[in-house]
Amino acid sequence: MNDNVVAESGARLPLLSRLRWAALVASVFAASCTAPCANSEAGDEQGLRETSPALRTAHEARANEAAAVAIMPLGDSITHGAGSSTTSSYRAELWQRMVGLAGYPIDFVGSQRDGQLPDIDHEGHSGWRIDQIAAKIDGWLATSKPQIVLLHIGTNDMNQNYQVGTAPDRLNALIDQILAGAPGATVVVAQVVPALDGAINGRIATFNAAIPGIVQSKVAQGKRVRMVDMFHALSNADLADTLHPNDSGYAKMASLWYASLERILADGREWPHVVTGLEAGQTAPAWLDTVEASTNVGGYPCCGLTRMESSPRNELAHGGVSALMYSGSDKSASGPSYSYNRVFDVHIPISTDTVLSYWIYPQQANGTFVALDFAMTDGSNLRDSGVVDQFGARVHPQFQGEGKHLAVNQWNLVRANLGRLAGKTIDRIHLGYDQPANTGAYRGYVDDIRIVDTPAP
Ligand SMILES: [Ca+2]
Ligand SMILES: [Ca+2]
Repeated sequence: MNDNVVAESGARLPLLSRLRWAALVASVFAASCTAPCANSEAGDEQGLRETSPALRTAHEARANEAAAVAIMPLGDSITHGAGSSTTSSYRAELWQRMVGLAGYPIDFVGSQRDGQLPDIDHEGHSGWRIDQIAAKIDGWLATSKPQIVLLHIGTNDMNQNYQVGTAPDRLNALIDQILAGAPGATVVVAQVVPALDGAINGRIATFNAAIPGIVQSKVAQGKRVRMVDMFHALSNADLADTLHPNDSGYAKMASLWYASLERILADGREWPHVVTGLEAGQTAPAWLDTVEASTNVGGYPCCGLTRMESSPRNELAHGGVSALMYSGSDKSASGPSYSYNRVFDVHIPISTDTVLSYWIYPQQANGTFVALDFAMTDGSNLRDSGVVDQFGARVHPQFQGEGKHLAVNQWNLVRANLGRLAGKTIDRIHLGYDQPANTGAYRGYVDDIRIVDTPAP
């Protein structure tokens, strides 16, 4: 099939509808009060019972924070959140991933407070350059005692054309200053996001090009420093204005910070990138019934449908009450017939230990010619990658059906190691139907989709 086809139908859901903060906050703060509560300034059990609900919530939040990893988002307005619809920067999405997805307790730290997320602390200062951060960082580190620092700085130096030639050296010194001020901490330093202005972007590219050498020299000295490349991950479409990402850009930044935190914190535990059973509070589709590319496939013969559908239904589920329903109708027995629909908007770096799994319930033989597919940032896809499932069948809708291991009217597990795609980045998750031979209706469900990095054996 031809990849050069744009989405032709369907609706894009707003980002915030996918981030269900209320449920998240409830789950985070639902932990029962344990020993640290009884020993704190709130006093004994009697005193705790008499504490107002609001105070008790704050009290329990502090108890949770005590066990959390202290992470300082450090930088300028891009850390503060300019260009973000909620002034949350990447911090909201990163919190959702760390706490809601990985189940990892974190405590954002810093002297600033902005955004719409359960923990709004940060150290992002609008308009600040490297030298201005360096002038204040010692005090902030002493107060906040971060265990991990996420450093995104240098954009204003480039924007102001301020001592550009010495910027890499000044960044180098700032990293050492942070390591000295927060002994034991890990610094994750970003190659900063691009700018829409060509001259500024050129200076940013030169600055960024010096960062890998800085980081490698520190690693060689045994220092805890890592790097993430925000420059190549964001495109012009991810920018809200000359210098600042929009919500899409901030979501990509969160994905990259999240992947870097895996290398620091995972320590052999499974690290999820997407885990969703289409239930309330879980990752929801970004697109409903949205065809990316299709030929000779129409709507399921019902209700005036004209295209392949792909959206959650509370009809049948492998887990919970909801699953992703798919349906359509194959119109050609001789030529190609397929429909690939957009479902999830993601930014997932694939590692050697990344595994995809999902459950599928085809309701007829035609319904077995269905598989999840990925659109990668480099333009390639999963279906043509040669990746196979646990039975050796390619993870391609046609080969899934021809493999004949998907049973009709049953839930079937499909599991595939993605290691051969290591280094690629998943941009979108699609659901595809593809069957050159045969015609007729197809329908079924997909549930419990997981893309996780598994612990090394
Ligand atoms: Ca905090
Ligand atoms: Ca489900």
